[in-house]
Amino acid sequence: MTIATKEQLTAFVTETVHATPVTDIHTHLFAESFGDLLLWGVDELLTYHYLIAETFRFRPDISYDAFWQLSKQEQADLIWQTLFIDHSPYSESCRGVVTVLNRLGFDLAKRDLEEYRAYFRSVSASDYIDRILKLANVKTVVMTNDPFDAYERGKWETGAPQDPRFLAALRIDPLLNLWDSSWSKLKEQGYEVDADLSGGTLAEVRRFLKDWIARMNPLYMAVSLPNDFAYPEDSARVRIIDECIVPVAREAGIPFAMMIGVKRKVNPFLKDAGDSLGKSDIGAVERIVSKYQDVKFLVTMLSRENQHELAVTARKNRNLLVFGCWWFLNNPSLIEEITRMRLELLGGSVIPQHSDCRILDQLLYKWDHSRAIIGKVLCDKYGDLFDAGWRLEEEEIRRDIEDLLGGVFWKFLGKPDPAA
Ligand code: REL
Ligand code: ZN
Repeated sequence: MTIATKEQLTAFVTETVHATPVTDIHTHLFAESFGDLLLWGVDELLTYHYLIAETFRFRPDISYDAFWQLSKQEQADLIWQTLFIDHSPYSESCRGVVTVLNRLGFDLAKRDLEEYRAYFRSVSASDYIDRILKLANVKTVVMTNDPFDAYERGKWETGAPQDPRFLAALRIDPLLNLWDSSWSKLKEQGYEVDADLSGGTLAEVRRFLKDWIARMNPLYMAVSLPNDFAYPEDSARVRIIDECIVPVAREAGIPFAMMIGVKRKVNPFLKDAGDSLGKSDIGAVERIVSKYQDVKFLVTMLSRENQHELAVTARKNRNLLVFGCWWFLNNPSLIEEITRMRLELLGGSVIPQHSDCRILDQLLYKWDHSRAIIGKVLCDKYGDLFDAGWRLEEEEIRRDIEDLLGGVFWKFLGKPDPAA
C-alpha cells in the first residue's frame, strides 16, 4: 500500500521496526545446553560490569577487594542501593535495568528487589529463554564461543543438544592477542605448535581452526583487537591473520569479524569493567580488506572518532560490512548519530546494531532502546524522500527494515536465514 501522509509513515515505520524479528549478530549469551554459562535474572542484571564501574564512582568508601569478596547477591544489593536508590538510574545501563523490570511486568513503584528475586527463583531457564526471546522479538542469537576456555570446551565436547535459535561464532582472541601464552594451550589440545611459529606451527593453527569450525559450525570467526592494531606488521598476530585466519576464512566461506579499539584492563581492579577504548588507525582496516577482496570482513570499531572513516572505507570495499554500535557506543545519543551517518553514507548496506548482551534479560532493553532510535532515524530518512515526492510503499519499507534487522547479515554470509 502506498503511504499517503507523514503521520501514516511515522506510524508504519515505528510499528514495523518493533514487529520485525531481529538476528542479533553479536552477544555473549549461550543456549540452555551450555548450563551456567547462560546468565539471567535480576542479580546478574545488576552485577553487569557496566554497572559495577558506575557503582565504584559513587562509592570511594568501598575497596575493590571488599567488593569482590561479596557474594553475587550482596554485590547486587550494593549496586541497587547505590545506583537505583541513592541516585536516579538514568545512565544507559541503569535505565536498561529499569526497562527490563518494567517489560517483565514488575511493580517499579515498590522498588522491592526481593519481589523480583522471588520471580526468578520460580521460573525455569527454558521457559525464561522462550519468554525473553518472544518479548524482545529476537529470532536468532549469535553466541561468542571460545575454544580456549576449558569450561566451554567441555560443553562442546559432550555434544549437548542444539537450539536452532542460538548459533555459534568462533572467537579467537587468545590466538591473536596472547600468542605467547596461548600456544601452549594449543599444544595441550594436541596441536604441534611452537612459540616462535616455526616448523609446522602455522599449519597446525589452521588445523585447530578447521577442527573448531567443524565442531561449532560458526557463522564467522571473530576477534577483538587493541586500539593500536596495525596491519601489516612484523608480529605473530599479523602472521597468524595472513597465514591462518584469512586462508581458513576463505576456504570455509565465513567472514572474519574484527572488533577494533579496545584497551584491555586499564584498571585491572575492576576486572571485566576495567577495559577502555582508544582511537585506531583506519589504514589498518583499509589495507587488510583491500588486500583480501575475496574474504568477507565484518568490522565494528569502538571509538566514536573512527565511525565516519569506517563508513567511508565500507563504501570502497564491498567485502567489508560494518556492524553495531559497540559497547561504549551503545548509548542513545551515539547510536542516533552513528546510525544517521551510516544510513546517509551506506544506505541499507549496514548492520545498524547488535546487542552485546551478557545477560539474557538485557535483550529486552538493548533492542527496545535501539529499535526506538533506528525507527526514529528511518522516519526522518523516509520523511525526506516523501517530501521530495518519492512514492513510498509499505512493502518496500518492510523489506528495508527486515534487511537492517537481519537480512543484510544473512545475505553477506551468503546463507539463507534459518529462522525465515
Ligand atoms: O566482545 C567483546 O570483546 C566485548 O563486547 C566484551 O568484552 C565486553 O566486555 C562487552 O561486555 C561489551 O559490551
Ligand atoms: Zn562483545
